[in-house]
Amino acid sequence: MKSVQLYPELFQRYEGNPILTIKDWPYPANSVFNCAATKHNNETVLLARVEDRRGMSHLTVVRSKDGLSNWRIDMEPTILPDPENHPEEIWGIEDPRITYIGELDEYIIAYTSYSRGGPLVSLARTKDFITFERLGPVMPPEDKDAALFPTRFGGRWAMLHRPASALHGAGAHIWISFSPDLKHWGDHKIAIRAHEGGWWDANKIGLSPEPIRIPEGWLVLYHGVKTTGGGVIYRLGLALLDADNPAKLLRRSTEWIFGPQEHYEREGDVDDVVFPCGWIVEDSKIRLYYGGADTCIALATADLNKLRDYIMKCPPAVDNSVRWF
Ligand code: BMA
Repeated sequence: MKSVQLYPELFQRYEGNPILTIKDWPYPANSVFNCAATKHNNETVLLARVEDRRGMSHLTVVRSKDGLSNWRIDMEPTILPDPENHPEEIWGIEDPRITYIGELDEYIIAYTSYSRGGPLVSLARTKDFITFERLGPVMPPEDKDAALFPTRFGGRWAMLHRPASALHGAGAHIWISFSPDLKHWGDHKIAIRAHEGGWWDANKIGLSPEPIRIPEGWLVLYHGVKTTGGGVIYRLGLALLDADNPAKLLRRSTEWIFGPQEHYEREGDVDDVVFPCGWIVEDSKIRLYYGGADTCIALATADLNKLRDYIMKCPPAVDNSVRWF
């Protein structure tokens, strides 16, 4: 009998998935999902989005020595929305991404503030995941799914983010912006366009975790949102940006490389969602932390060298400066 040809999977789900659910939480809340991830003091640190029963989210730090088990969760919310000093946080703070900036020896957190005008991008800085300094809102609504690059380009910081146009049919694409001081941002350009029509990543895409430097350029994992008769499906694809000019898209996967499959990804508060906000690379092994169905945190692992081979076999990107406004 002829065997069925399956897609080779780049990411393998951890057998202990989901690794964290609300049942593990030390205080009452509805759900825990999309989390940032980094290393601090030789430990894995997750910054998890926790949604309370009002429907508002805050962020809580979780630590583990091996990044797989024995998670220690802060006993209380670590970063609560602060609408008195930051009115843009009135309806909560969501979906953080962490970038360690060697030059500053600190971590910059990009997160979504849910303002009365819609979601927008805010930044905060920390050295220890105990005290945090807010840098305030850096992009007006609607904008989300942001993360910094860890290095400067021609003296300026760079950030990927996802503004959404109010113009019907204009699509929601991944943009890049630059800043001399992390506060004032400009030179906005589309870095990766959403496809159109029937594609898995048609009309709406967004950055997933922070970009990581590989010898070939900047590796980007992004989500594509397919709208179907039954709702939306969040899946993941890879892209490669130029090492020196990260506004330039070099390659992009035509197919999605990871999508909802297991029950904890297919069923939850929002069905059919995989939503990573953090990954950690150690000795070429990747640990990807992702939200499953807006209800839990799960883990998948991959070999960075296999991802590099894969993206270098993807077709070169068409010039994304064409039709960019
Ligand atoms: C996006 C974000 C994510 C969420 C996803 C699916 O717009 O708000 O936080 O996981 O929708 O609901």
